[in-house]
Amino acid sequence: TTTTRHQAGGPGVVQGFDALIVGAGFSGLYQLLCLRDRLGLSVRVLEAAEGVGGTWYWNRYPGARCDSESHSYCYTFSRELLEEWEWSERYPGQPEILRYLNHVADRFDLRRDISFGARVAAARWDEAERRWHVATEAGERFAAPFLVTAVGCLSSANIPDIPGLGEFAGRWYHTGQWPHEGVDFTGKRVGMIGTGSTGIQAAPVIAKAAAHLTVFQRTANYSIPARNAPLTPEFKRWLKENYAELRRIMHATPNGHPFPIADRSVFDVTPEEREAIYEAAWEKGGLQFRATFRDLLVDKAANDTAAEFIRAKIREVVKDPAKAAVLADIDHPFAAKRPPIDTEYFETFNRDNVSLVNLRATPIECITPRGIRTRDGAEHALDIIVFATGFDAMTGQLLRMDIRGRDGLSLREAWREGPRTYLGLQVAGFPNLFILTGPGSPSVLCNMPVPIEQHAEWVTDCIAHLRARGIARIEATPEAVDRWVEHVNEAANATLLPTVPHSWYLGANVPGKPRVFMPYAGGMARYRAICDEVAARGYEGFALG
Ligand code: N01
Repeated sequence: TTTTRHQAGGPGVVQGFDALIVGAGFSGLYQLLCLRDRLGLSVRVLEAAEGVGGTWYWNRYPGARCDSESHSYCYTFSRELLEEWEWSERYPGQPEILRYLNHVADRFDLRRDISFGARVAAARWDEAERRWHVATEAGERFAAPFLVTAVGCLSSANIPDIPGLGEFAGRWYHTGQWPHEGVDFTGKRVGMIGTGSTGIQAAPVIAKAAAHLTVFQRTANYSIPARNAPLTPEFKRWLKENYAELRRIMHATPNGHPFPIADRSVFDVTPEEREAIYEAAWEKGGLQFRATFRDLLVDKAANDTAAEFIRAKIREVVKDPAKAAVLADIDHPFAAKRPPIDTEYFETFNRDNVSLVNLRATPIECITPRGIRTRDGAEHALDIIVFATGFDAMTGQLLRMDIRGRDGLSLREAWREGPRTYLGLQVAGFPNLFILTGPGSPSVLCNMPVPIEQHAEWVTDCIAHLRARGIARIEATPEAVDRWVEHVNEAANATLLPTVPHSWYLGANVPGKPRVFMPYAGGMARYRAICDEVAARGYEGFALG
């Protein structure tokens, strides 16, 4: 990939634009295209990496692949783009998604407005000038009336503070900051901490390459087989003919996936019919398993039937009963944490070179120069430690920038007790700051490109509305934020999602982080309708001017 290095403005020189965007991943690229090509604004994107791609630039760990199906994990705004790009597999791998985003950047000539290697350190609203001043870590300075953060939801690595890491004599890596040249596991003893979506994708691939893999599991997890495969010519043809209908489904369903959720309850069918439905979904593979019944995420008794089906599958696949018991000892409802999908994850534990450590029984005590010591006194000798330990999700990447709104109010202070937004898009006290896929938006509960396109288009329409009327400023009112936070809580509490004590949706994976259920669980279709209604009412809940 080629990158255009930004020409430094020189010390003290403030470079002025109509809008600034932080991040050149899926959301930042589309926001740039909308503001520049549809509104004709002068826009600069500030991107920390040396290339486009965001999460797909950084997450190069073995097995990195999207859990959304490729034909839905893409932009839909351009018919030509849809027609000219062909995915090769049912689920796109990281290199293919990165190629796609590079293609988009080239196709729409986006690179010329992106500064690479420009990590934003601080942003400050100047009330007199009515614009944001933004500084990068390298000291470059920019200003614009509108600031859009497009920094993703899972981009601030969570590396647990385990004593002794500094003394470890081997190498260690976090999956979200994977070396571009890859890691050679040949002949190595590898320890992997974490069994979320990432660990479950990585373990089978690492196990094939390494001398030995030890998986350190704290919370046992469900996983559904992905059943990845190359896309057939027939499917590709079918896709081209049915794209409009697929897009309609993606826009109508709560999660933005290209399949509807069945309109039946677990208890509408007999136990035998239910088993057959689960079996068929297991064979088909993927996140569609969650869509087999409408009440899986709202009724614990309904959920138990799916949970028990999957536990039985784990016990069937994993030959060693002791390992199977640890892997199937899952303490939360199915899909109440983000459900992973896998390629031979449970099968991996049948390999001779894979062992499993149950951290619930024997927690990690420390890292030694030679490996990981658990509380039972065992020292697991390792050459490499892989942290598949997730992210300081949804807020981490925003709060590591020093963002200050009116009267010097910092975002960190405003969110001391947890994030508070209106529609996930704006924060009271921070005029003209738009957050894409922010806390309070459906984002991470969806197939991400769907909310991303919606957010970027909504922000674009909003800025067009303001400029057409000569309005310099828009800011969420505190009352609108209070109402939205209450609505986000109500939506979450109507589901089983907040019942999991160790979920990153709640910030529970990061010590000291306030426990607030962050994403909006009311569904993407409902969210879109609310945002449209807000705009139609002249941006109700926002103070304009
Ligand atoms: O992170 P996670 P992830 N000691 O937070 C464990 C998206 N994603 O990177 O559950 C020991 O889910 C932790 O244990 P526990 C997707 O939205 C998408 O896997 O806290 N263990 C857990 O097992 C996903 O949900 C795709 O008890 C520790 C694991 O580490 C999100 O990214 C692919 C620990 C972290 O799981 C994050 O997934 C991959 C400690 N100190 C990811 N700290 C695609 O669709 C944490 N853990 C491509």
